Amino acid sequence: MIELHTWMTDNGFKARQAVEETGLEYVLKPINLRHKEQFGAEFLKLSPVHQIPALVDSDGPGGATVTMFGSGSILTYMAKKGAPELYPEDPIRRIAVDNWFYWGTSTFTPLAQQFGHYTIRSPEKVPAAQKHYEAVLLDMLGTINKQLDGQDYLAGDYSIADISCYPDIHIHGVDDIGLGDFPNVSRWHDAIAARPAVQRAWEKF
Ligand SMILES: N[C@@H](CCC(=O)N[C@@H](CS)C(=O)NCC(=O)O)C(=O)O
Repeated sequence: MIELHTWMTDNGFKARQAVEETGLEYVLKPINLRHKEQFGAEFLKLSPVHQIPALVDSDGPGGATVTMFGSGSILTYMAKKGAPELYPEDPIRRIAVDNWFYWGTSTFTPLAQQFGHYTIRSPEKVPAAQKHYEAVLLDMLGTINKQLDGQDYLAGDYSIADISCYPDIHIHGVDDIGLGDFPNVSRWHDAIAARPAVQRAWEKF
């Protein structure tokens, strides 16, 4: 049995999208960040960094129970387990996916989160930070727009690279900044939003 411990945030949606794409059965375990449930003793055993998402699979490699935390580990694990087309085994194609997957996980999301913090959520307004992170987000959207010129997805076919970027584009690109200046990103976003797995993954809980 797979348990996904998560909340309705960008990284949480990435993990849920990946699990939904496999079609495997799973149990959703909400960890309410507003109530600081990520600091609960049981959850910290799964995610010592007190962050969602975390995943437990009681039918891991060799039948072992495995636990993991972070969208990166979960996306690669779930793709290998149940949706290999999302993380191609061919070494050349995998490098192309890795480039954008790691960028999405380690650069795009953390910087987009700073934009979200300073421009949307922080009650204290820091104009220099707002200006900086808005410029950074616009620059990254421009980069993604260029990458999607003449191709449907970031790295060949739909993959975990796209999943690692989609939630922040949905949240900050569509809702906060607007994708009018980024037509390729807009087309890419709408194609992903239409996937049944993505629609299930974004259902509120
Ligand atoms: N590198 C991790 C980051 C996970 C992360 O930032 N989780 C946030 C929500 S999006 C969280 O749980 N924050 C609560 C905390 O830090 O206490 C990933 O890719 O999933």
